Amino acid sequence: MVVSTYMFLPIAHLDLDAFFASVEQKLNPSLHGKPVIVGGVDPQGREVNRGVVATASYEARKFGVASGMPIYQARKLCPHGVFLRGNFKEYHAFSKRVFNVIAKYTPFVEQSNLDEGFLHFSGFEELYPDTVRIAGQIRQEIKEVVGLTASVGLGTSKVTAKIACDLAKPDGLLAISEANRESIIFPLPVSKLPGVGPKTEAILKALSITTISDLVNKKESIVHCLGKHGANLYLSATGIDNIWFQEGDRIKSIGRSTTFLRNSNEKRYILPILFKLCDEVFDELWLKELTASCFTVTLRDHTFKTRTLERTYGTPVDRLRDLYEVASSLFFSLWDKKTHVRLVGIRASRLRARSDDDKRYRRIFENIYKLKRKYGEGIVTSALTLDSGNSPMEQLFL
Ligand code: DCP
Ligand code: CA
Repeated sequence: MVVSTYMFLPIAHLDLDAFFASVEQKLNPSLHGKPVIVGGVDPQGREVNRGVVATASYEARKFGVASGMPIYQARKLCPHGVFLRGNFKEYHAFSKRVFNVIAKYTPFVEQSNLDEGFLHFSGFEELYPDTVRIAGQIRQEIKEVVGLTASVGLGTSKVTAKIACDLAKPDGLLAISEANRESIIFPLPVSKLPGVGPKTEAILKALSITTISDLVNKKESIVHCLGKHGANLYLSATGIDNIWFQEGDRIKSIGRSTTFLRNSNEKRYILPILFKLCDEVFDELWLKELTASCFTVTLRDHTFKTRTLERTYGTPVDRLRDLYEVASSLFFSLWDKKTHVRLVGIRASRLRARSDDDKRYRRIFENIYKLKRKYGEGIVTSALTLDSGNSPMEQLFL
């Protein structure tokens, strides 16, 4: 959907279309136009137990394939689909290229995810009297330089820009101004409003509220029933930023978790996986030039009982070895060494910008990262990820 009106709207929301799947199609042009599903499959494309779909190309979505769906279900809906395992490093590299293009147009960018962010043009009225045109230019440059399609929504607030972007998808541009805001937003179902998940949707339905216009007209009942949450929904519905769209939204944590191929109570099986998750979290912290001082480990056992444990440190943990030690010590506080484990996760929070004072570790990390990109993930590994049983770290816990 392209709306070609000429106007200055101060905020844009940009979101790449079917991000992981589009990167895969870009890397392998023979996948263009084909249903591509990225998710819980191994590097050979074989199905992994209990794997879920991370994302699907729009060609695959036509068959009903959606994010979060079990892979086996996606295979039933789309048996001719191309199933691929994701490659986080590539996605990160593409994301960086996209945000480098954006940075040429405005320095005021709040990146909320690898593939999306808000762009602010306030104060640029002279430079960009027509931000709709600028948004079109950014989309075009991303297409030409990076080879991906981005959808963009423009508005007078973040919430309207976000809604506009969702409506524009895929490969579209939509501007919501004060003049057309009510006619575009009010007829939409409440589920299109940020902050409305399936639970809230059911509560609203019980109040006979199905469209955003119903919600605006029944302000008293939603505030009565949902309290502050209701008041925030009302603000979103009228295009006013609130709790979900505060100034300076930043990444608050970086985490990874994985469900095992089989439940296990063997240290030799569990610890290398925990290490791998730490490695991924650590890579992302480095790439984003962040450090963390709070860590949370999650353990789900074979009965689905889930427990978490968190520890905060006075100084940031900035070496992979230290991160792994923190994670494994939290893990051993949660685990009795007998219960079969189904899932582990590690999350780093209390993030701060990394200072550049430790150049030596930076060089080591950068070289490892370069090697991994050149020769593949497996080229550099820790003794822990080898199934030797003699890893010195593992001995610590015997
Ligand atoms: N992602 C994931 N698991 C999910 C949802 C998303 O791993 N349950 C990953 C894959 C997506 C990326 O994050 O490609 C961005 O998520 P989006 O929700 O923006 O979805 P897409 O970019 O895939 O599709 P679109 O934005 O076009 O709807
Ligand atoms: Ca996206």
